[in-house]
Amino acid sequence: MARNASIVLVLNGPNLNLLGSRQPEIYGTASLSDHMAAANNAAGDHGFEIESLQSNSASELIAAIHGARARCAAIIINPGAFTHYAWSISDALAAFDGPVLEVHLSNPASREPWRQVSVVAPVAIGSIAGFGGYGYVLAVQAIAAHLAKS
Ligand code: CA2
Repeated sequence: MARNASIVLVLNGPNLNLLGSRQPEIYGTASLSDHMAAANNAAGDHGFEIESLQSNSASELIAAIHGARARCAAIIINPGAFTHYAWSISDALAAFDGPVLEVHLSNPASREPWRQVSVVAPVAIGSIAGFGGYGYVLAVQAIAAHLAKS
């Protein structure tokens, strides 16, 4: 299948569907759909279209990553807790033929030691963490700049 230069896939992992309902002191009060709407607006400014998926299942996320191969321009992913141990997601991202950008609402580097390891960071062009939902907008802008120069 031919790559569609205008589609950016935004993936969100486990429990991120609960955003806005609990732990607002860490993750804020906005919902995931609020964040995806903001990312979508930012993407429109750069001529991109967002395709988004949240899943609590690693196999669904991996299927979406496989489905993006040769089709999407880039992947933005907040893998949730999968960030810290899911080598299967890391391997799937490594097989994607475009740029991958990691996003976190919180700053895992300043949290518990087990959150300070990312198995996704080594296959990403970069990571944005600690800016709440604005991180998705920053990620879209960063991907747009990256694709424009490559
Ligand atoms: O900061 C992030 O974006 C995280 O990826 C969020 C994950 C966490 O495991 C990572 O270490 C960092 C957790 C998402 C859980 O989100 C919830 C939101 C509201 C209520 C409960 C969980």
